[in-house]
Amino acid sequence: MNTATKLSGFALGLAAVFGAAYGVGQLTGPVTVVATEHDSDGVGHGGDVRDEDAGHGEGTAAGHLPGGLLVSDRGYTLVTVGAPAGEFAFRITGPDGRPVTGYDVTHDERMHLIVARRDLSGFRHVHPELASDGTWRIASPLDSPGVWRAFADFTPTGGDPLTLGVDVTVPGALTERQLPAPASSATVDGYTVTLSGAPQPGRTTTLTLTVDRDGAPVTDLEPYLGAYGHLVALRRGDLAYLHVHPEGIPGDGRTAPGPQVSFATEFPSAGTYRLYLDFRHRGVVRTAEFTVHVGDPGSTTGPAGEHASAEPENEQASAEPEDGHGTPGHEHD
Ligand SMILES: [Cu+2]
Repeated sequence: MNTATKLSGFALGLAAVFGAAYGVGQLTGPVTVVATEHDSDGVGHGGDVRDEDAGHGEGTAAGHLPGGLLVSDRGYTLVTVGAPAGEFAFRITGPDGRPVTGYDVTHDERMHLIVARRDLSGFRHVHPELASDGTWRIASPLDSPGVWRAFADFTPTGGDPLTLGVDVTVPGALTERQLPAPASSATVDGYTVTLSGAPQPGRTTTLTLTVDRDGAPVTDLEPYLGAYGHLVALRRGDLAYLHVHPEGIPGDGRTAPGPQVSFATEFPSAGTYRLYLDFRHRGVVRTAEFTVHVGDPGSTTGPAGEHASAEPENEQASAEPEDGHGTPGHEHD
């Protein structure tokens, strides 16, 4: 158990390390992956997390938590709104109880809506439209039955960056997805993305993702939301939300457009995380996904085993672990 861990890598905007050198030289080899879960509550240590960034002026009652765990924080509340079939709508109410209509642009958008099913499948990162009454609307990214977590990642004008989360149930016959085994590479649409770095809980680690296409390094990644990649991590068990931006920004004279994109990342606890890398190439945003086990330094490395567990969310059998994530339908506009 890791007490007093830092969270500085987790809040939107905190991980854009503008002064850092491009971190290719700091690679530490393949990401550590672990054979099996060692206890059924290996990710349940969030209560011990401390946010040393509270000193930045964001110190509140909830300031010690990773993002996305709360539906209401610092006076702001995420409220889903009834919407026609096929649409997803919500509002953010402010400290005065009224819908917020003023938002700062962060990474090219005023609102980043991230959704994933509670079994960590179905990840989407989309940008809804704001109506004048403070309602955000978008064609629903909740595309299969199940319990979803929706994260609203935004900065209210005059306020601090905030990520609120809410559960949304999509009715229908549920097909549980088994969490794919830890692996250091992922494929999507002919692209292979390799993850390196050895994340340890409570410690900043440079994670580097290398993008290849048909076996050749991709050296012409396109900026997407002001960066060559966006990395979201969700903690298994509670879907704590980590949104990390890469080291270096396009056009700064030292950040190459691939094949490598590096992220200064800090995981709040030991546990299993699902990582989602959004990258843009030839006009299409794709998502590469990884399962990563953080911590347990005495553990062996290897593919995850399948075994009984007290966590039914991700341990039930599934005929098909992958469900087409990162298809071109993942649009960002
Ligand atoms: Cu976004």
